Amino acid sequence: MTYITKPKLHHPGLKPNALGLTHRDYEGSVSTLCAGCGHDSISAALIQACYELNIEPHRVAKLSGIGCSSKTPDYLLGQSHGFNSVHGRMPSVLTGANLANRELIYFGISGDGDSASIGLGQFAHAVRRGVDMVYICENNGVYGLTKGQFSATADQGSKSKAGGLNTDSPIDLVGASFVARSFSGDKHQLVPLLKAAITHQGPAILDVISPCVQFNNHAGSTKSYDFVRAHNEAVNRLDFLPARSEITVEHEPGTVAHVTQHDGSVIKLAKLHADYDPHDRVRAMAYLQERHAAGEIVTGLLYVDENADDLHAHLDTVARPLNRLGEKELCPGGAALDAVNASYR
Ligand SMILES: Cc1ncc(C[n+]2csc(CCOP(=O)(O)OP(=O)(O)O)c2C)c(N)n1
Ligand code: SF4
Ligand SMILES: [Mg+2]
Repeated sequence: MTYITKPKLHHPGLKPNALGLTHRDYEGSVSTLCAGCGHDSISAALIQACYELNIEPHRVAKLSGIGCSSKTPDYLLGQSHGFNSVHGRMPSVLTGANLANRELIYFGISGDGDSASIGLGQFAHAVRRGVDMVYICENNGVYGLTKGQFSATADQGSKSKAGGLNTDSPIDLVGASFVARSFSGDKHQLVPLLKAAITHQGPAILDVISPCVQFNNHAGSTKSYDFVRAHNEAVNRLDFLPARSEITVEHEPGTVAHVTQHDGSVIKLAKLHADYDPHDRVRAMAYLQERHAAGEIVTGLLYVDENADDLHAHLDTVARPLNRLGEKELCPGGAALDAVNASYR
């Protein structure tokens, strides 16, 4: 992984939050992703949400798997804890960390390949167990890092940059006690959703549509990319990645925005009505299917169970983090062990 430390510049005009920290204190290293990648907009939204919620950076742990999306924890919260795990295996590492120290705020940052392809089993079990975390899937429908193969969220009938046709049905990542979908370029919607997810107890899943500027551009503009690469190949193995600008969108609740991506394809984002009731899981699933059939991607808070509990409640764990327990509590002696064993007879 590449690290480019941000130069420490003094910005006297930056407004401090209630902790006396500025936006700058929530940033990370310089991003090495392609210019215009939707993932960078999600990092910016997370930085803003943590700044506005006055979160102490040392109280956050960011965990990820492998992928362009899984690199993004490096680009935010440089003073927080971080763990870059194996492809698709972040949920079990996060579950273990959460069980050891329940006092941290956990961000599981992943991609659609990391979550819905190789990591689907891990993801489903972390949700099923009720791990208290904010799980963000930076969803671009492709394996960006490995050059654009279809992921399990790619739409049936869509074409890859290499020309292949996806004949498989997509997986929809919903099912937790807080489920929301947004678009990386709609920070007016994304930042409040992130703040709500951070304050939610139990698993909060945010599926964020995040355009990949390199591997969903198989039409038109691809040609110059391919041309340069074809001629580059003979001399060295460098890739030419044309810089693109970030795609942003602003639209009112209850409306559908037609968003043109870098390849010229259009996605339809349907923002939920202000009077949509997010408490009915069955209705939410039906609504998603209905809009999907109409070719729309529904964004907003899709479902929430405000009374959800988490894995610690299920397991009746000790209230204090394990690293704060002393020897006496961790090794309570033979009589306590006898009592535990007796309870299983
Ligand atoms: C066990 C394992 N299998 C496969 C890979 C190769 N690999 C690395 S990233 C990746 C896909 C990443 O896709 P996604 O999670 O959608 O992230 P994106 O790059 O699109 O943000 C794959 C298949 C790997 N690193 N480890
Ligand atoms: S390849 Fe796609 S997902 Fe990866 S950094 Fe570039 S634009 Fe982002
Ligand atoms: Mg992806």
